[in-house]
Amino acid sequence: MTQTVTGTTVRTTCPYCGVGCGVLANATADGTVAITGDPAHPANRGRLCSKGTALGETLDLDGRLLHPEIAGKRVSWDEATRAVADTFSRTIAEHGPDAVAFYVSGQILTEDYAIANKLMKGFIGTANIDTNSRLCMASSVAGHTRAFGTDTVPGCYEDLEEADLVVLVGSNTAWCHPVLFQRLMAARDARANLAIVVIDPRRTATATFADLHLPLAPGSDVALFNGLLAHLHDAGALDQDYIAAHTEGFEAALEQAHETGLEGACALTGLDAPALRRFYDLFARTERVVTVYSQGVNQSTSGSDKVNAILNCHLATGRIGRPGMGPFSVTGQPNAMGGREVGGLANQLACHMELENPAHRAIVQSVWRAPVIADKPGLKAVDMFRAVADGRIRAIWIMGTNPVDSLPEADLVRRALEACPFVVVSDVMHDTDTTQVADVLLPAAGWGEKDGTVTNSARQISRQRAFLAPAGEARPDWRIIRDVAHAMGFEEAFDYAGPADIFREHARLSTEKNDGTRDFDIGACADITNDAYATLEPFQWPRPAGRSDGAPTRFFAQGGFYTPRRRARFIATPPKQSASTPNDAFPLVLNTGRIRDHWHTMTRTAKSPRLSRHIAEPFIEIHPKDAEYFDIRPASLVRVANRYGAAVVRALVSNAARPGAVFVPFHWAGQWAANARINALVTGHTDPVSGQPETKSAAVSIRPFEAAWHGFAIVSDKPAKIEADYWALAKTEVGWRVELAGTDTPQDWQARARGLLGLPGEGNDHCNTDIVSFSDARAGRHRFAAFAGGRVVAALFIDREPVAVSRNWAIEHIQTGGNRLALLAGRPGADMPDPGAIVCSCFSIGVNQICDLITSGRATNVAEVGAVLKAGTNCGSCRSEIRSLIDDARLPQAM
Ligand SMILES: Nc1nc2c(c(=O)[nH]1)N[C@H]1C(S)=C(S)[C@@H](COP(=O)(O)OP(=O)(O)OC[C@H]3O[C@@H](n4cnc5c(=O)[nH]c(N)nc54)[C@H](O)[C@@H]3O)O[C@H]1N2
Ligand SMILES: Nc1nc2c(c(=O)[nH]1)N[C@H]1C(S)=C(S)[C@@H](COP(=O)(O)OP(=O)(O)OC[C@H]3O[C@@H](n4cnc5c(=O)[nH]c(N)nc54)[C@H](O)[C@@H]3O)O[C@H]1N2
Ligand code: SF4
Ligand SMILES: [Mo]
Repeated sequence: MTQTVTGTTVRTTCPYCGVGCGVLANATADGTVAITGDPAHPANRGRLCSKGTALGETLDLDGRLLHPEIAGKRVSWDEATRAVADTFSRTIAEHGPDAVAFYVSGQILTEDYAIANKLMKGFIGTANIDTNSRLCMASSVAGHTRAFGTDTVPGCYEDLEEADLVVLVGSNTAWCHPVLFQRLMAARDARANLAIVVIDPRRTATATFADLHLPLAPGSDVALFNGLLAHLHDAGALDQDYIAAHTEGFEAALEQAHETGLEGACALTGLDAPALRRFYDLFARTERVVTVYSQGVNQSTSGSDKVNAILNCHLATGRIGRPGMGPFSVTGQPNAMGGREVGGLANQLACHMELENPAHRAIVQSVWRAPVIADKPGLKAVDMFRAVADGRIRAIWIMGTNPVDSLPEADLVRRALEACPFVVVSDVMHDTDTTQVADVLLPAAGWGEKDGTVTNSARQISRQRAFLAPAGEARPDWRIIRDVAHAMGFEEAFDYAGPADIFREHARLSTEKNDGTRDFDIGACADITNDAYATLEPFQWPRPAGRSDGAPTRFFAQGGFYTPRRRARFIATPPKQSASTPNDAFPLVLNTGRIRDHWHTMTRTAKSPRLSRHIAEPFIEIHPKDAEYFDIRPASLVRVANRYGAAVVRALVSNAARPGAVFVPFHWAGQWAANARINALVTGHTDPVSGQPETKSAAVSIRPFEAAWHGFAIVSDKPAKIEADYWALAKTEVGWRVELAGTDTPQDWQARARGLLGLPGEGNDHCNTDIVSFSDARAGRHRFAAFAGGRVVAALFIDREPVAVSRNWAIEHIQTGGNRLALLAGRPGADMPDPGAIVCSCFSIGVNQICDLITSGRATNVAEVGAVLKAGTNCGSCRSEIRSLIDDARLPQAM
């Protein structure tokens, strides 16, 4: 068992995004962990973003799942393992292998992933294993495979720095791949001719840095890139030699592109011809172009076509696999790429081999020592949960993902799991929306407690290393899977003593009968010793036997694709409409995605007060024109709905939104807000090629949420249950902050306040809290401050309108134990200016401080703001927001 390694620095990898930054973790004797960027890691060279920097705040045991449980009762590992193995075996015996499924994650390590895939495809004998990567990368995988014959990311991070034009399509890189974005910004600072174009319906933080932002109509990327291909042809910018030597299918793709043309592109994207032409000309005349794309491309019913429309333009210009050029699908999760390498999707085999290829199946079966091998694709995520709903799947094991929040049709998913005879969930946390519907809970060791490898967007394989003892009885995922395999009778083929054994087998499989026929080859690691695995340096694949140099590799500059004729395939991509287009009843397009400082369903980032400060509440970004039309006031509450579900979130009225489209982050799970699980409204329409759901586009309606009262509270102890129609909870340095609203009209506000704050009732003998209050019933304004032992333990502000109390000031007031009356006044005195909403999480610098500095003229750019306030000088994640504040301040002067 791993002991906490105190005092020494352990080199590991960040567990969040696909940039895959190297992290130095130093567990100190007092139980805290110091986190810094690893200067030697090729992905980040010492940099970290706000989430990476705050990793130390997410390692406490609060809320962790510490013991196995069956039906809510603690059991031993033996009992739990046996229950899982027996129920799976029995279900298979009675209903066949297709009646069971695994739903896994790009957040488990390659070794975990490899043997989950092996157990299902080689031993249970069905391909019913799919992963949350279906919601994330499946369209890129499908697009790559159609064009290249295999799922290859051709380039490397250096390409972004060496390019003269970087096109960011459906990627909010500044918030979602922050360190890569910082590398890009540093390159542009060094080289003024590096142009950046952002293609996104919203003016994101990323777009504020762009030389050109194209706010296209949601879902219209195919038309935009068809128009580009036609233009490249007309402008004579094609590489005819490359097309002739290394590709096929060009004519059909070009014909389709001309059919769309500039006119079609304008009509479908809603962009005007001069804007499109500017982009087309720039692309045509710039040799070194990198096109980065992410979920605005993948999460669409035309996701695969969007990918191929982009790849077509790079293939047609021969701009692929050479320094500073190429298409670049950036991956989201820390091990999205590792999952693709082990073949974790229901339509893949392992090591980039094909499920439908008998020769590949034979290779995998022999290296795995497997009795059977799945020979047809299993169910893809959305279909898998539909099969759970209609009883075709009777036992499912979910690992490292939270589908009750993150899958589309989320309420249907919840009901399906509630009705499923046997649901196993391996997670690090006890209470998630998914653990709540599990029959068996298996405690997984978390980041810092487990060992293995991950692969980042640039094909770099890095070690994650343990520096903490596992929490409670938690075990690493690979071991949990291995033990279940043993209990199902597969001891011999799962005789792994540790992750190094699994990694060796994975490397051996990658090189078995390969001889350059497959891109993924890490044969150099096939005989890696345990010691060499322990000290393995980050490296980029391919690394066939005998290769050990570290220079970045690229694919396809000289062709050599993995199709039968070794030629790339152009794909003709006719533009299609989204599956759910707005209509009279549901007139707006719901776009969803991420914010800077939270990670997915918040199971880890919500532990960090620093990260919870940036945006503390679920919100809907809405254009001022739409807000006016639908009678939505800034900062009021909005009910978003369609026929699948409804949510209540805060209005963020902003010009950054595209008229007709709204944006809601999908982070706020049931633990953090009353009713903000936005995936309840997201439809299950999928891309016909990739099976990836269209999580960026659902038709919805909005209206004001009619609250009788609004509230804001700060409490020192986490409230067990909050009885209000609307609430959103966030951790602070001193306790918790809660946004509230209700439709009830309490007669006794004192009693209601005690209920809301979780305080014992008045007259209760044990009650040693006293409440100071102020009420103006006519104005609907009530204020309460609760004291215990002379300390403020809670404060509640109630108003008819959204409460206009300075949040940060109130939190600080509790922290410093300031005077009672000032607290009830709800706003700082003149001697204590309000910093406003926090922009820089590293140094807690608020929007008001930055704006004051800008309007006073003492700072005119991001660097000067940094020099005075330090904001933006550590992790740099907030630099785009500082830049926006500067731009906004400049705007009125310019007009
Ligand atoms: N802070 C933070 N970072 C993360 C994550 C996180 O949860 N939080 N998650 C990680 C993961 S798993 C992933 S997959 C990545 C995702 O990283 P991104 O893909 O950058 O993030 P998203 O916010 O999902 O979506 C990106 C953008 O697509 C735009 N978009 C929507 N529809 C369209 C369209 O039709 N066309 C175009 N061109 N754009 C469109 C949205 O407006 C949005 O700004 O982030 C990773 N990094
Ligand atoms: N509407 C909408 N929906 C989306 C998206 C979107 O943009 N819009 N994006 C999609 C994308 S790209 C993604 S990647 C998914 C992400 O969606 P999820 O994968 O559901 O999100 P997470 O919150 O990261 O869930 C990971 C779970 O694993 C647990 N965990 C953490 N570490 C470990 C570990 O080591 N072992 C185990 N066993 N468990 C662990 C965490 O506590 C958490 O419960 O969401 C998808 N859903
Ligand atoms: S960019 Fe941030 S979240 Fe992504 S790997 Fe690096 S530190 Fe982690
Ligand atoms: Mo993702």
